[in-house]
Amino acid sequence: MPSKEIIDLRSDTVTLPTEEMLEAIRHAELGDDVFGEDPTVNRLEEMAAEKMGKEAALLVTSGTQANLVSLMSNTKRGELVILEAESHIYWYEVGGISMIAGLLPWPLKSSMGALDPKDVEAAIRPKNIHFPEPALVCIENTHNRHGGTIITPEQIRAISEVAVAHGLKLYMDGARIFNAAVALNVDVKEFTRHVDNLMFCLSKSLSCPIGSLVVGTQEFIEKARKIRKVLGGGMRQAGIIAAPGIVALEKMIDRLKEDHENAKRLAEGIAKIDGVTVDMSRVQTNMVCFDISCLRIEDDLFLSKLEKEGILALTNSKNVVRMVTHRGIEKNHIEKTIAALEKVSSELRVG
Ligand code: TLP
Repeated sequence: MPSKEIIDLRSDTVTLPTEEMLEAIRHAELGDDVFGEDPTVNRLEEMAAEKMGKEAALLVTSGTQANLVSLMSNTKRGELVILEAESHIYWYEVGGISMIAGLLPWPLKSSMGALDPKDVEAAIRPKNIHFPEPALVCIENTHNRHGGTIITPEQIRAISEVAVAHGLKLYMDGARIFNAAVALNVDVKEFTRHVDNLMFCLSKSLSCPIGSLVVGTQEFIEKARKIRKVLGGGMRQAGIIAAPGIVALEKMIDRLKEDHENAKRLAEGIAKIDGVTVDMSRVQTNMVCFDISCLRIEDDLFLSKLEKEGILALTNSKNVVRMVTHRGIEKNHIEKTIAALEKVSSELRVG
């Protein structure tokens, strides 16, 4: 019997490298990157800096390491960091911001993931013996827990005005920044222009197996390189990681629009199903989050029933299911997923 096809919508991190990436790994020119001698890493870092309109870049192992290295390179221990309350740094990075970087996170709520400049202004308190020194504002783009929402260049500019006025740095967790750029059909530099530094991931929708890049000024990247070393992230023949990254930057960005179209189609299908609700205004890139609270069942039961139909998904929070489209998910998978969701939801409604 042929094995059943699994449609894995848990994350775009599950994407496998393309044949071209595997070939690029096989043929990569290598050297010791701690000595700065890996030509493939050097080329990727130059390409990343150029694409983002910044001076320099640094290859790191993961998005989490990129955020931690960036937090530590932008601040001193004991300082205060303003960030969005649902941000990845605050929710999913094991508290590294405090445990390792020694910083005080100051979370601000927002409705769609974009910090309100007025809230940022209010969070920057005057100099006072009781208060930690504010050092950094962090934004996340696209915003994961808000459903892949885009923080627009105009919103970034408004936040940056407040940061600049108070002498704070502005950092962007741009794990999926190319999704934002493709969705708005603008150059990615529109999103990076007003931030001091940022990171983006190769290992998510760009299909690479490993890697993220920290991008900023020469001075910032020199500091980041040393901090990466402290964290054990100095790598040797890292060209095997950089080689697929070069393929990704050259070939994998434009196709993100397919993922966005698939996410839209999926959300439209889900919106017609009784018992589940989807906020279409949040379906802006490659994520679809929907609420199953009307079904009055445990999330695990819903996910396990879907799994029996060959569909993998995750919950973002109680009763909120997240599905992420990516390379390898085609239109027919979207139709199958909608059909499976209809079936599971109707079984649970009657059951
Ligand atoms: N996000 C993962 C999970 O950790 C939730 C996912 O499946 O979406 N910033 C953002 C905005 C992210 O979404 C992620 C990963 C990271 C940072 C961390 O990247 P990695 O997983 O490479 O450490």
